Amino acid sequence: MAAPPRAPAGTPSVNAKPVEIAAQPYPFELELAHSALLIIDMQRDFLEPGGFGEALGNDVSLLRSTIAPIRALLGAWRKAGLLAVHTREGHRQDLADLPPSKWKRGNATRRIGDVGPMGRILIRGEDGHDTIPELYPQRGEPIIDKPGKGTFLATDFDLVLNMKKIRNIVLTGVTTDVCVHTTMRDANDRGYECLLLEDCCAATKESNHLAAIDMIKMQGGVFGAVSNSADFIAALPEGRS
Ligand code: TIU
Repeated sequence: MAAPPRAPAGTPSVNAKPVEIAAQPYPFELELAHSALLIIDMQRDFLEPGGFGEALGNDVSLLRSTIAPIRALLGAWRKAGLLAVHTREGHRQDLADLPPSKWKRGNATRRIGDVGPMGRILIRGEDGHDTIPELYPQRGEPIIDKPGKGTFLATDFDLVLNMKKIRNIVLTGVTTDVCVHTTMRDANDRGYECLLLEDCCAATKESNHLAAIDMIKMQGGVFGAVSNSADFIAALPEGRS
């Protein structure tokens, strides 16, 4: 005789008991039902040739190393029926939410709002502003459009997390030292337990990536903890097969 089902059909495969993830500087207690996977700014403008990142003089190949591990992680996360949230950095068509300080700073060959090969740079609705096809959001996955480096400023991110009773945030995306760090610091101050997956993040300089990782781990985990996609996926209920 077939074993009786352990949960009603459609119940996400989440455990009430936290899952322990091997992490530094402390093992991370992941409460699956209260966790969000956050994928930060995996946009064409940052990751593809001709976008804003390249106009700033960045080597986009460093950032592209994150695509495969995030893709594997997102697949396992979706299979477990858990919440993924995507962010995009960008501005209104009329630039009303673009601080002049942000517009003018740097030695960019093209500035925010200028026309590039993928449309106006970092402008909402343009091709370059959108998420790369490899990690495109599925229906039902919230997309947070943010004008700044952090994900909380001038967005409904905190409201979405509250409505979904999220307490743990798993951070991935680009760049480690800029948008990922700003978001992690802010989330930590707001009381969220944060875990960053180091191979799912990258910076425009490897030394900045490593320094940003180190900063998280200092003082017993001043901003949270750090793990990697292999250890993380292996700890998921669906990843143990
Ligand atoms: N997503 C993100 O980090 N935005 C940036 O502007 N990053 C830089 O490295 N400049």
